[in-house]
Amino acid sequence: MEKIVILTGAGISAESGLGTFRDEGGLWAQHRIEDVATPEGFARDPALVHAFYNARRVQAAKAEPNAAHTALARLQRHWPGEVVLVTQNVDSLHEAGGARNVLHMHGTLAGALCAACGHRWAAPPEMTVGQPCPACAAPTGRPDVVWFGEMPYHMDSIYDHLAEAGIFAAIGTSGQVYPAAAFVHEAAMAGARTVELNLDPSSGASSFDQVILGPATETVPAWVDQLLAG
Ligand code: BV8
Repeated sequence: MEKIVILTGAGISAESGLGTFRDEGGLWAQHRIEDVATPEGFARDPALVHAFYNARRVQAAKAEPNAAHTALARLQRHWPGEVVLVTQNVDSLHEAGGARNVLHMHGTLAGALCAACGHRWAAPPEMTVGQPCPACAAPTGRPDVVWFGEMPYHMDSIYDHLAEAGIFAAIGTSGQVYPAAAFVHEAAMAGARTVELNLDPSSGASSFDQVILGPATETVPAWVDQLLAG
């Protein structure tokens, strides 16, 4: 049975109340990317970066998964083949909605990382500047998220999955951040059928065989029902 590979972005969590990046009034309208989502920004002003992620960590912890998150978990449970869920999101709403083995290619708000020794631990709700590492005690704790210019996580396994995909779906992403924005081309080269489910056509919409427009809480459950109905 065909392997389904799904890439999600901030749009799938929008109806759970979490801000997207590039929509009207989104996160990038409130903060400059280079100040809060780059290693240079963190080195320059760690307090600003911790404040940015602390606010999102606290908000994400209060958010509930929505019908799109739970529909993808249902697809994982009932699809006879493998369903690989890759997300650019750093919230844990896919897991809260019942999904398993989610590949967080941009890291997670729930994780903390030691910039000195690479040790990872569960982030406290609010991280502070000079957060000591539980393993090496260096004051170099940072959010375990992938900033611009840093290597996304799980790239080897993601490319392996894309090479075997029969169906590739991109859900709630503007298709402006690489390497995620190029996954549709990898999947198409492997012969996958490609579909985009988004509120508005993304910048990569023309690369997809099919584009389904609308809010994820409506389009994703309907898409899953149609897949499972065979
Ligand atoms: C890398 C951190 C090397 C965590 C993020 C010049 C040209 C091309 C590329 C580059 C370039 N210069 C630099 C680069 C590389 C750079 C890049 O792509 N820059 C872009 C801006 C040009 N990329 C990198 O640096 C990456 N690393 O390249 O390393 C490498 C290369 C190949 C292989 C290995 C290594 C690192 C990128 C990761 C950066 N970190 N976040 C955090 O703070 O969250 S990126 C950030 O953007 C988030 O992770 C977010 O997930 C991601 C993508 O945004 P989206 O999820 O798409 O969200 P957005 O708001 O944009 O869109 C929301 C969409 O939802 C919209 O389309 C909207 O219509 C839709 N929507 C809204 N509501 C709904 C909805 N859809 C459905 N229902 C709704 N209700």
